[in-house]
Amino acid sequence: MRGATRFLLCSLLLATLHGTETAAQEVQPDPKAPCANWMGGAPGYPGHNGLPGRDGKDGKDGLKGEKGEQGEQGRKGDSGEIGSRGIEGPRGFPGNPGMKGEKGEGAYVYRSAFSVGLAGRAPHPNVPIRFSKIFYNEQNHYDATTGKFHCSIPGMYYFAYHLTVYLSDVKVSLYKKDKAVLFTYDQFQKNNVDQASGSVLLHLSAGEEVWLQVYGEGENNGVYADNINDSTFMGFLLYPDLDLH
Ligand SMILES: [Ca+2]
Repeated sequence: MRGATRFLLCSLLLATLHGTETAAQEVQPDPKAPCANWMGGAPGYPGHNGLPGRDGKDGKDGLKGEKGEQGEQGRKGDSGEIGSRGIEGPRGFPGNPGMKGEKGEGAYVYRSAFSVGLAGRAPHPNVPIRFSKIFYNEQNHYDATTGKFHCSIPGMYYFAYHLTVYLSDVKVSLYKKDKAVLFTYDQFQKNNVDQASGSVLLHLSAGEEVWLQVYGEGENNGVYADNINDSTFMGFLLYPDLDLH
């Protein structure tokens, strides 16, 4: 009874499969199904390995990896080109004053000055007036024994005199090298005291002498001095000749 039923079911199934070829191709009978033992023989041997399949499509990009470690420092590069000139900077602060320089050589050599006065009255005419009251004569270029200034440094000199006139007129000349170059004449007023003065610039060569001298006769010797009236004579080197250097 059970075998008959199984036969019927299998026959029906086979009829259905042969009736529709399309269906038979699409639906393979399971070898392990209950009908296999009925229709098929012993299981075959496994087939040979098939050919390798084609490569699959490329996969999608993976996630971004973690940041790598910092590389070693590279070698120092070549020097760059010289840049253009910059803008001028602001003015600096003033520097400190320098040290005092050393004393120059020969400064004393170019000094020549004197200032003298008359010690008493009545100088003799026609001879150099001897001023023996010394205010200044450091270089001794003025000789109090002769009343003459002796030039030791060639150059330009300034001379001046201021004389007190008393009891008589005064005619006085400034001499340079035995020649009167400056004249002063003062007429004395009775019951009065006058002054006679003069000044001049002279160029002197070494060895030339300058002095004051009353000219004329004996009556013109009113050059005077006492304890309240001086008669003075002075001179100094204004500047030496350049060829001295
Ligand atoms: Ca006068």
